[in-house]
Amino acid sequence: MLRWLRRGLALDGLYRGDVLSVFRVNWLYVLIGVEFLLSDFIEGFRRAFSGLSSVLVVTHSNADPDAVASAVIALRVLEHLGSRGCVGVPEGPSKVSRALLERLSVGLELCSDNTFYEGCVVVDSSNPVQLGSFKDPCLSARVRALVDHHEVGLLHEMMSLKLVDTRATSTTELMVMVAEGVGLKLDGRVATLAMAGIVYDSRRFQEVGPYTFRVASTLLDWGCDYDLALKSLVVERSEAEELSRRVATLKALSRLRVEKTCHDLLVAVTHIGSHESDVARTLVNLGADVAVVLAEREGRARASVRVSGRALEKGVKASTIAGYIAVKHKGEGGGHEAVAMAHIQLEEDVEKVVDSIARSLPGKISRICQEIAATNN
Ligand SMILES: [Mn+2]
Repeated sequence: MLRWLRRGLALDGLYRGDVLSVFRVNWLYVLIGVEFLLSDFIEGFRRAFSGLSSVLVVTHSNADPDAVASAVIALRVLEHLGSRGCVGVPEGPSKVSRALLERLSVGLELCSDNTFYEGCVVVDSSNPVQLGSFKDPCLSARVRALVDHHEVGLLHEMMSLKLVDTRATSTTELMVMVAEGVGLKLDGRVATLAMAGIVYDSRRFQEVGPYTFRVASTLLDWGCDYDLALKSLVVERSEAEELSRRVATLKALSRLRVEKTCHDLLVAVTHIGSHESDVARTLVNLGADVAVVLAEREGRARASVRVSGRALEKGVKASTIAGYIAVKHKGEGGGHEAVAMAHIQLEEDVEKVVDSIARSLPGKISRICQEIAATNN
């Protein structure tokens, strides 16, 4: 009965082993609902994070607007609870995030990565490798919390308090609910930043979850400037950047390996020095169903993974592919259903790694298709 219930609810998306839990998730919780789980997290967070003298709030490297907005809200929540916090952004915020913070005049109080912190809050990340030089200071903190909307990764086991819900379109949505839960109303500027975080991760509300519109409405009530949020996300590329992106795309195409699997799914694997996410997106737009683009970074590589709607319909998720590549190449991988990333070791020439991925991936994908087809029959 329990197994049946869990399975049924997993399909509904209501119960997930990863939903969150301070305590063990059991089916009673499921019946009471996610709101109860959220209030559990908030209760635990309030207890663990009140009155701390130093809390590190970490985002993933090259933090996007969702990560930055989540971090800023986390700082406000900590302040509200009488704690002092600062933000650690490995490799700094992304270009869009830097422009956004500047336009909204929101400053980030930055943390150092060689100090001891009493507490650590990780936002919008699922794997320790994403925390860069802030990994050790975070994992050695006495109290640790994770707020995230990616598929469960290695960080999950390392944190005592978790609010992980893959149904949230953005981590910002979860953080706004936490702010509400501790009785904090964000000021207009931070509410605008939060809206920008949601707009960015939902691709302007093209992908929404059960919390997206409710949270957006709360932000409007709190005085968010929606026009400003939209405008602040637009970053014009300089001519030089646009040229470098075009060169990267064409070079990546010239090195492309294409394989077919599951009857009509096309797997495209290549490598490039930079712009790997742009190139992966372009490959899917050009007709690839699973695009893997490697970019070499000092003996390691980042593999940007994207899948098409056709691949998703057959049960092939980008996060699964990233996880598979990570396991095969001693790394860590994670992300979302359609977009994911693996950080791997480069033990041989990048071209050989591209070759090995192009050879092994079609088999893995074919097994996924067969399993899904078998469960559907
Ligand atoms: Mn996010």
